[in-house]
Amino acid sequence: MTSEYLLGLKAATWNNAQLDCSVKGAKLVEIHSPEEDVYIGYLANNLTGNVWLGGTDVAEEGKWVWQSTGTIFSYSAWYSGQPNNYQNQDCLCLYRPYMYSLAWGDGSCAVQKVITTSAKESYLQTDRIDIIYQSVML
Ligand SMILES: [Ca+2]
Repeated sequence: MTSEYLLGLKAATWNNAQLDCSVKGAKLVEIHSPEEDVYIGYLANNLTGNVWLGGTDVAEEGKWVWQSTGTIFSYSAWYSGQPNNYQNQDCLCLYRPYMYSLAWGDGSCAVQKVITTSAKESYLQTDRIDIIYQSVML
């Protein structure tokens, strides 16, 4: 299926990032395959910040689900030692371990990170210049 990805320089808390996506009829990016993981990492590497993804274990500690469906991760690529729930981190992000490219980690939901949005339709038309916008078959 074709998914469209919009990675903005705008940063927000995880809840507000979800809200920002939902008003576009979209959702935070959810990664379901190694191919999609590589592609999102490729896009996000063009940004300087860490980015939110649409996963959380806020409902039950240690049970990581995709927010849009409540389904447990069938694919994951946690960085070594992650998730560690450090100071009760409950939201999935791509972060930058020292000397390492973007990797999966748990983040504090109240911290502001760059929004990633995906949709299955052409909702994401925009004339903003501070975004990376791709349509790709995955
Ligand atoms: Ca947690």
